[in-house]
Amino acid sequence: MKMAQASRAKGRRGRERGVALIMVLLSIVVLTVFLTEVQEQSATAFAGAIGERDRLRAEYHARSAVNLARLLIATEPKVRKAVEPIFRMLNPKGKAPQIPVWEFVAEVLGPFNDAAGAESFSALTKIDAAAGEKLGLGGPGRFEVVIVDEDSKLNVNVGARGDIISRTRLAQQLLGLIGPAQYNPMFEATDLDEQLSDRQTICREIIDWTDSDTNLEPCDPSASAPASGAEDNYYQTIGLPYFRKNAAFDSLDELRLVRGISDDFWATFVDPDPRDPKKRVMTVWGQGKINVNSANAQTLLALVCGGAPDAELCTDVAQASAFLSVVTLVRSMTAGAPLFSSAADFIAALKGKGLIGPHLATLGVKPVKFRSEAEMKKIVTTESKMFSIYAVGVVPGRGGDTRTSIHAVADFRKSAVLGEGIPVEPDGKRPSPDAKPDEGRAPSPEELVSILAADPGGKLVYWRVE
Ligand SMILES: [Ca+2]
Repeated sequence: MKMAQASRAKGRRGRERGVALIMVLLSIVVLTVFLTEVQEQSATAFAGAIGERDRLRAEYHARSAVNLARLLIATEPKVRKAVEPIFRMLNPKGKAPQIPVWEFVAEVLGPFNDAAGAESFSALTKIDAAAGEKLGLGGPGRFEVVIVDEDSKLNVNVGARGDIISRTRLAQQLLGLIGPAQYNPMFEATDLDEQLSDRQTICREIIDWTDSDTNLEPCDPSASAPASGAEDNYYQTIGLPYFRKNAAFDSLDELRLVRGISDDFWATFVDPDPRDPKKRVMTVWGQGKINVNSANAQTLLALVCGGAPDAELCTDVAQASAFLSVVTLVRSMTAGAPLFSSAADFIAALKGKGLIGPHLATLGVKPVKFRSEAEMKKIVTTESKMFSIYAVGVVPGRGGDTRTSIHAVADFRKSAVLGEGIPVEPDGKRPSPDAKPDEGRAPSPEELVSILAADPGGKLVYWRVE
């Protein structure tokens, strides 16, 4: 009896043990699914947070680069003062021109960047960057920075100023750029909209797009033709959903909306290599004068041909290509050192005189006779004041680099000299050195604006983060 009872109890315990096992197994399955889910979620959130952190780091690396680049440009007057004696030895009458410190931005800012940057700085200056304290970005990452001198380019916004002199100057430069005979085929066929846009039409359309009036621009370099009627409704006629803007371009990309600006035109005359902004020919930010020390060969030829359309340089393809190769060669030999100390110096050189003129003549470039030298002096400069800073912050990660790019444009026209703290008057003039500031008086809104504009690091007029 006892034995039977014992074996029944044993059987029940065995069944109960079996149920427990199943429940344990089930719990493990549920837990595994739950854990996998939790792990997946937290891994995604973690990766997202890392990505966010790296993007923020990269943006601040790029911001640092922009601020350092502005500081570098602001140091130029001091650099110029330091090299003045050397220029006096070469040319006792001339003044030292603006020194393109911005061309060396990657090397000069090296110690503030990563180890490779510090090395390239040491190689250039023979100064050991490791001796400095708290230099570098601290942590993983680096920046890449390029400064582009916007005054070395042809400013298509000059037409927006509205006066006839500005419009005529822009017409001259545009026709100087697109005029040479080797470009004829580009203006002889119809475009994608089945329209024929010749040189005159494109020049006219660029100016009419920005000028506030609705008069048809004659696009006449000699400024003798009268206005010839009203602007047409071209954009509506061919079914485009926009009108002529009648205001300045906000960005260079906006130029693509204008009649006749095809991909071909863009790649030849606007931005031949989008990866290298130094090769860009046009701008919407320049002060309106072209810096002949920093302009590329194509822009210089446009400038010369705008002022002397009958010069052999502009009518003969062989002469034009000789000029382009001479300028490119000289630029590469001088490593960006300024060739001309003033606008007059540049004009003299093209006439075959001065220090550089005879060299141009030996290299086969014939002397140029400008229509008006006084007018040329007004559109040529050797001082750049508008600069684009292209900065990229890079943070390495397991899945590849995180990159954030910033394009900033800084205007240095009203900037105070670094370290001198000279406030600038609202009209941009510098006050006399012995003028005493009014103490105990709050600045007026105009004064406040001029104080802000006087930032030695320039005034930011464009900012784009990508
Ligand atoms: Ca207009």
